[in-house]
Amino acid sequence: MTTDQPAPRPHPLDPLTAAEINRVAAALLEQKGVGQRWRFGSIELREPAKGELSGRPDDIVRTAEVVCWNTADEQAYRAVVTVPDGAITHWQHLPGVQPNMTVDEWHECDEMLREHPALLSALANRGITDMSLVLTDVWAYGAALVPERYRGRRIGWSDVWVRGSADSNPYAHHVTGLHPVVDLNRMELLELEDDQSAVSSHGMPEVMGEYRPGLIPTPLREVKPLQLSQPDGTSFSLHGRLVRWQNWELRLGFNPREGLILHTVGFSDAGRLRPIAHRMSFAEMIVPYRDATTDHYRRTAFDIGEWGLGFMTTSLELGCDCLGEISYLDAVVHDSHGRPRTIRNAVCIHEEDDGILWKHVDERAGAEVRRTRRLVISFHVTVANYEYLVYWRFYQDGNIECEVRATGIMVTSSFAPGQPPATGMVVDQRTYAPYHQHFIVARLDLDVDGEPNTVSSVESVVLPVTEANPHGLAMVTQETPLRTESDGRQDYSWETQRSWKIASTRSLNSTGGRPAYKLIPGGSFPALIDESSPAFQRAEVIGHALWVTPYAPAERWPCGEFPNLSAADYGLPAWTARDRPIEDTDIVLWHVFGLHHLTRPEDWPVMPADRTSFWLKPWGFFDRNAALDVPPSPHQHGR
Ligand SMILES: [Cu+2]
Repeated sequence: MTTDQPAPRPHPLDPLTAAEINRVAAALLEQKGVGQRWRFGSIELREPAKGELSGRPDDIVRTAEVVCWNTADEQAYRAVVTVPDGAITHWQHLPGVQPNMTVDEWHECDEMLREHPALLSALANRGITDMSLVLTDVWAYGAALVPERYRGRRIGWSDVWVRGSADSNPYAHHVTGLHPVVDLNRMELLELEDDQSAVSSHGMPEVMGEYRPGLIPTPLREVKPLQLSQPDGTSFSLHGRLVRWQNWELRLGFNPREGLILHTVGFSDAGRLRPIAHRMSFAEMIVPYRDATTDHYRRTAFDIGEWGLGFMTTSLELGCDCLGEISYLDAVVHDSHGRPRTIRNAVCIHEEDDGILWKHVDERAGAEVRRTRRLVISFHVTVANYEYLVYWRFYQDGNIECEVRATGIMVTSSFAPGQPPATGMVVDQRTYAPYHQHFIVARLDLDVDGEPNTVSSVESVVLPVTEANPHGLAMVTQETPLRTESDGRQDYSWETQRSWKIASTRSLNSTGGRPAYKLIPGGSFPALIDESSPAFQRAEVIGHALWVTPYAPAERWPCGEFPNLSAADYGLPAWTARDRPIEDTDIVLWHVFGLHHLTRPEDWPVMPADRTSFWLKPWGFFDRNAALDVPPSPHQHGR
């Protein structure tokens, strides 16, 4: 790898620096009195719109967009601040809005609750007196489930957990039936729901909930070292945040809500850089728990809109998280007081061997075989008990793969002897993990060979037996252009092996076709939820595997900008209600994929990473296999 000196000026798409975050917070303190009693929900770069980027980068003024609120009068505001001079160009009151949850609130709430006499007494009644072992974990509400008397307030509800010992799994022992309801602006306990039912009267079950060496009941197995070496360095280069590798070129962004962002992804084809995607990121993640019991009925997480993948990003460690020759990028987020926080080694960039790219053995010429490698750009997030590992992989033949792995610790609770609930799986003594789903919404602002694109559904169709098709073998593909946003709502079809083709409407390939990429869904599943349920009402986006909209820079959040305490999905369903044309225009795809998590004993006490993915595959984008020029690997003499 070669690392050039970073450019002296930030690129217009580079994330805000710590100094810029400080400047923005100081401007708001000075000019709007955003001080002690306020919280910052988000401070992010206001990215230049597409059109602006084609101009001179130096002409673009760096601008920040801020959402903050006053905890005293509970009013939220949006500010737009030009970074160089701290001028506030926009100050908008956001009535009735509850911005995202913050890490500070999570910690402050835990501290407040663990000292609260009501919680101490409820725990003492259950024989729990060592508060150093207790952890509370506040979750956000959906509006429909908020008790009438607390409507309009910034409230949350919490679980209570107890560790088995000082260093043991914090999420192994659920204090079932005990749930504080809190006001996060006043930071006070509103009520303590304490269900003295059969479950709690049986005490906590004896479980083996540990995963750390020394705490697990088995010795560690033996494995020999496995090392990767690239003695001549890597094949990628990093210039500031611009990555170049094997004809690929892209720019890495990052913000508190989406985490990693891939900007201006292109492939250099015979010396010409051809655009593929303008911007790709995850715009929302919805995790409804499918269990109606008192412990779980409120449990629907919006890990992006409520908590933020960027805020939740964790530092990566060489040899553990990433193996080989690694380049890392740090990320800068902020706390709820507007102070910058740097996450070291937040984004990992490295190459991986991925087996065979192509091969043929000919009797005369012998074997021609090429190993494939991929460039992996990844980041990891920890959202309380759960981990999401995000991998964007670029291949030498033009493929892009996006994989998410889910690991960490499942939510569990206990049940009365002989009464396991049907809405989950028993994973240990009197302990079950409720069924739930992880829906991820990838926002794919594709520009396949430039901006105007048309998306078509492509289906395999079996032709009837006729004279021309006497054996019933003929199969054709049927392409249906999606003309308006209502066509753009698409579902996965096993029967027709449906996929979606995104084609340029301007250029032609050498055989007269339209250069295209195909979105190949690999992790789609139906929502399987009653449409009247609050979880669906707040996230109608999960009702389809694909949505297509015309590019509109303000349309970023599929469940609405503020899903915390939301009542309805005012994102994609609202935008697409206008049924705008999406043909031959600059389009954005919203792909819903994820994990339908039917829990199992093997996911306990820590879950082996499960995975889900989708692919973007060139489909007539190149004239032939784009990886014919990959050289053979040197032969090694084995033993
Ligand atoms: Cu899960």
